[in-house]
Amino acid sequence: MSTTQVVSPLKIIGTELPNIPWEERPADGGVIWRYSGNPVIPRDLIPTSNSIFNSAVVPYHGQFAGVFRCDNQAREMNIHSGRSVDGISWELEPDPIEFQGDDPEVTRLMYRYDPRVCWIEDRYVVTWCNGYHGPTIGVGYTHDFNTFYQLENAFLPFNRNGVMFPRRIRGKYAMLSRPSDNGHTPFGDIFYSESPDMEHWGRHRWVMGTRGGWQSTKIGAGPIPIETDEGWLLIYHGVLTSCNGFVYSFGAALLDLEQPWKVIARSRPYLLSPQRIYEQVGDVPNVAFPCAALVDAPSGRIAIYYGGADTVTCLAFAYVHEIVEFVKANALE
Ligand code: BMA
Repeated sequence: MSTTQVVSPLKIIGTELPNIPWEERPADGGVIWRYSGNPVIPRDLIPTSNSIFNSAVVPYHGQFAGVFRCDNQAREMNIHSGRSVDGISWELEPDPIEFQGDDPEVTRLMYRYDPRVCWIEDRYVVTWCNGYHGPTIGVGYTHDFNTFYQLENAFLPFNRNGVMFPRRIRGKYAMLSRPSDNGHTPFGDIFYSESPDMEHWGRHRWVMGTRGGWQSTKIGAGPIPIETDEGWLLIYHGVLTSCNGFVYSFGAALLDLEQPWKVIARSRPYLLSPQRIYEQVGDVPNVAFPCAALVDAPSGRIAIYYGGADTVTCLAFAYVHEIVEFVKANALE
C-alpha cells in the first residue's frame, strides 16, 4: 500500500487512517475509480443471505467494523454487525442485530435497511430505514458492535436515508433525511433536521431537490458528510427514471459548515453511475448506492462503500480535495 503525497490547499477535518483500504488510481482512472477486486462482499457471505449491500463501515480499534444490510432468503430486510482487519475481507454475524431498548413498541422489528454509522462524541450512532407502519428513520448506538441500543424513531413515516453529521452543529445533533412515501417513491428532496438529545428532531430545513439528468427523480444523502474548511462534502445518490425503471448514480455537493441547508456547490455530472456488470445486473439492476466513506484526513484519500444492484457491496476510491474541485468545476447553476 503506498501513500501518494498530494498537495492541496483544502483542509480536511478528521483523523489519520493509514490503513485505509486503498488502490492507486489506474492509468485510465478519473476523479473516482473502482476497486479492482469488486465486489468486496458477495451476496452469499453468510449462509442465510440473499444479498448484502447498501452497508456502512467505520474504523474500529485499528481495524474496521460496520453494520450491513442483509436481505435473507425469505427476502426479509435486516441489519447485521460485521468486522474486518483490512476493510476488504469481512466477517459478518450470521444473526441480525437485536436492539436493546426501553419500549418494545419502538424495538419491535418490522424491517431494517440501508444503515449508516457515525462516530459522534463517544459512540457509534447507527441510523437506518426502519419499518414502523411505513419506512422512517431508526436511530440507535453501540460502543462495541456487540450490544446495540435503540432510541426513538427520528421522524414520522415516511422517510428514508437518515444520515447524521459527525459533530453537533450550532450546539445540536444534526441529520439529513429524505421524506418519502410508502412505495418506490417517485420524488424526493434532502432535508436537514436538528435535535438536542438525538430523540426529538425539528427545525427542519430544505437542503436541495431534484435537478436534471441523473438526479431528476429523487436524491438522498449517502455517507456521513466529510468536514473540510470549505464546507461539508456530501456524497449523495441521485435517481433518474428510464424506460426500464430507476437508475441510481452518485455525485457530490458542498454544504455550508454552520448552516448545512445552504448549498455552496453541487455537481452537474455524476461521480459514478452503474456501468459495471455488478452494478447493472442483480436483484435490482442499475443501482450504485453509497452508504459509507472511510477518510484518511492527512492524505485526503477516501474509500467509498456502495451497494451494487441491490445485491453486493463494492468499493471505490477518490481524494476528497479532487471531489471538491470536481464539484466546484462542474457545479450546477
Ligand atoms: C431504495 C432503497 C434502496 C435500494 C434502492 C434501489 O428505495 O430500497 O435500498 O438500493 O431503492 O432498489
